[in-house]
Amino acid sequence: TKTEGSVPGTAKVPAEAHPLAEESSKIASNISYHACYSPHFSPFKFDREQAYYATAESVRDRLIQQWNETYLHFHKVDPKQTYYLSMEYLQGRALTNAIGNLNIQNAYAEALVKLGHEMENIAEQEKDAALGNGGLGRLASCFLDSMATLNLPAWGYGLRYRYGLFKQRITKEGQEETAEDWLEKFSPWEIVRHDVMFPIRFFGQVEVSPSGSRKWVEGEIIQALAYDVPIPGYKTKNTISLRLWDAKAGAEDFNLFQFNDGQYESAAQFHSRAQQICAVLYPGDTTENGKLLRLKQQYFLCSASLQDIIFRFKERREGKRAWKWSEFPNKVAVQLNDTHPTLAIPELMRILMDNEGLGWNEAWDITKRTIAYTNHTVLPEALEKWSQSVMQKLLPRHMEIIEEIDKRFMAMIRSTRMDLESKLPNMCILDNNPQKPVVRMANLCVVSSHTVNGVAQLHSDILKAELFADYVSIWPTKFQNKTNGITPRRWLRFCSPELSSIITKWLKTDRWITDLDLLSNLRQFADNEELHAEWASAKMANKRLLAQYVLQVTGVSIDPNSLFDIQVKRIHEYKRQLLNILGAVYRYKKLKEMNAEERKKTTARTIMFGGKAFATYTNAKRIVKLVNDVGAVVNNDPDVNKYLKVVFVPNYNVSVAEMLIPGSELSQHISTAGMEASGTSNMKFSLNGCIIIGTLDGANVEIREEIGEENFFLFGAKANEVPRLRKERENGLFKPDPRFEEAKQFIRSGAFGSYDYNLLLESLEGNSGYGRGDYFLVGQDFPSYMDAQARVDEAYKNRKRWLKMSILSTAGSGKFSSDRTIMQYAKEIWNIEACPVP
Ligand code: GL9
Repeated sequence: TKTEGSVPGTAKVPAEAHPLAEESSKIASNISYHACYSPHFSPFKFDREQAYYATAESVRDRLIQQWNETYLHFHKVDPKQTYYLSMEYLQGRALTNAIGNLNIQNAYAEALVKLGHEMENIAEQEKDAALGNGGLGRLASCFLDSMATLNLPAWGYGLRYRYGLFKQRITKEGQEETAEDWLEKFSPWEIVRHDVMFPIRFFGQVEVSPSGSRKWVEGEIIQALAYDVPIPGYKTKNTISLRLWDAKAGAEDFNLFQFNDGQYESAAQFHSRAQQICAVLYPGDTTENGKLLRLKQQYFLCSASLQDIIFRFKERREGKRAWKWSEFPNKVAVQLNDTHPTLAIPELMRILMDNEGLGWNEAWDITKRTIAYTNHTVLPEALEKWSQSVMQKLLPRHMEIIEEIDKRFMAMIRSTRMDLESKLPNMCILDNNPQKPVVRMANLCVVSSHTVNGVAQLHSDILKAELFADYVSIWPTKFQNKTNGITPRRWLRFCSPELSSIITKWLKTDRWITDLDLLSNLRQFADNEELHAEWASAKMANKRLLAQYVLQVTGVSIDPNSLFDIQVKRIHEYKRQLLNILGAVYRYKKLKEMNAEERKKTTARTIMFGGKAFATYTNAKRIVKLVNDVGAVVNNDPDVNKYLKVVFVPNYNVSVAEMLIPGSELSQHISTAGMEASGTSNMKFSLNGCIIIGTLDGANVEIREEIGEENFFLFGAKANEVPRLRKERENGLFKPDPRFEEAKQFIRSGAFGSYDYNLLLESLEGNSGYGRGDYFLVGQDFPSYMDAQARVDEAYKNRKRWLKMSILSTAGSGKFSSDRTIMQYAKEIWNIEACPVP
């Protein structure tokens, strides 16, 4: 068994009087009830797995009750509501979060003890719900937590993928992917709504009536069935919903005749085609088939959600004497999480015109006032472009509408802004390049929404100055910034209960959990020795838990007295894990060259990596392999392994993050400037008192401003220097630092095995060309990175200074609460207000 608190969020916390002080025996009997009567397992058995499901169901009972009250209340008040449309949600585990938000940790922990179990073992049974790839999906989940906590009338909409993000295993070959079956048994956190089902059409054609009205007919119909995941707010009754759509074929689609004739496969063909839609999160899109499926998924989400939204809007107007469609935007705000749900735009137009009989102008006005769009990346390969022919085949009526939006937009420019005529080829929605005609989804979003926002100040500035520059002069007020945030509940209160208790003690209040700016009051204690002692002991406790975990999953034993240095995020060349590992290789080589006395004077480090590489992203997978190969050599080298360890933590996900982040002291956010739109793990680390080494990129810029430049290890080229540096490189003007050459050479010498790393290293060499020319400026930034790392080593030797920096990091993180972000969306984009359940 593990020590108390080894699963994030499960440690007992000092009793914070719950108003209704739950009796643990009542809870225990409710859990027993579920173990007996929820018919998922054979009775008379109550091991950890059964205990988890029964506990979850007992918590779910409360959530359902609060959920019902919340929506009854919303229905009565009929406030304006926000609908957050996202193809991704990275929810992670729900049990500890729900119990924490309901503020009933202690009662549940006690109840489980009465039943012969311990909370941490039970919580560990839960599989992460990983219906997302990375930061964008996790942001959506943090937003839901804040919307509920702030009592905002809001819904999340997404897809119920059967297989979420793949499971990563590390072998000698590097990363191996397997399907992660999060619904293997079942999820106790979803409630199927058999009465909430909408037909979704694909293919078919447009029928024009004699009067000229148009209608989309024929093709195939698949049903969208709703599953609701209740999202409790922190210490509030308000519990909102993440509504996930699943695809379902009807009984009439099953060909009984064929089946009776022995043609089993073709009889069920349509059923299996329906199942494909929600089978996997973002299937590879390099094949035509993959593309079509992805587009189907996107439309499935948009159409089901909009039908649901419109149904609710009408339902609340039923019996009212005169209501107008123009009221729709006063009741509905739709936020598009990146361009993935862009089809909500033509779908809303289609429903309003073809089903509800509105004219173009009225439908367009309503659509524009309803939709807002968030951009999450400027990487060109991530800007969605759909083939016009695929779109035409799958969604013929939507294609017509998109063409009309484009035509009217261009006419508007030509009649009012002749000066922009030359920019039209870039600004219009359809790219009619005869080689490959496409629909540019970001352009469609900008033209059709009332507000467009970036996710950190620098990113929003870049959008205005570059990607969307041409539109700014037409709609100067359309573009906003909403710096991302994270929920302080999951990312501090529950994952680091000890540090939380210390903060509450020193601030003399736990109100910081919902008012994170209060953390700034810690600044006055930044030199206080008593606080230093407590802070250091909480950090050490978290480091020990992390060391235990690392040993368990990798077999590598790490020293809690070494500096814990962590980089966890998706593996991508722009995030520059390669810069990190090259730095580690150089460090290793220098340690090897030192004598024992010299080594003792160095700062001992444990460098940890975690993250998944997209299955077909070759260089990312090579980086994973390199990190593991370096680790295998360094960790087993008795000369140096007291001073350096390199660890790859497998299968990085939300619950692994909850273990890693509280135990970290230094974290690396080292992307090429201008390329990371925001980053959100940077916020999680600094909130947990971890110091950042990083570039002036994404939200790093604002974190450094808040925390103070003396508490941030800055290095690297700035975003506005990057184009010039790339040019200079192309012109052969770049001179690599000898340390950089030495590190690469050391890898090439075979020091880390015989794998041919040339293909990876060559991407850092040459002056230009595909996969060459160091597009991400690793060589350019290497020397300043190494200098910053040397400053880290020095700073860590001074315990007092380091602890002060750590406290100031936490103290300066208040701005990065997703509560702040969501309040800004609510006020500045959605125009919605809190609607607390009385
Ligand atoms: C991302 C950006 O790359 C991050 O910098 C940003 O913090 C998040 C949330 O705004 O959005 N955009 C994007 O496509 N992803 C992001 O993480 N990718 C994934 O989620 C895989």
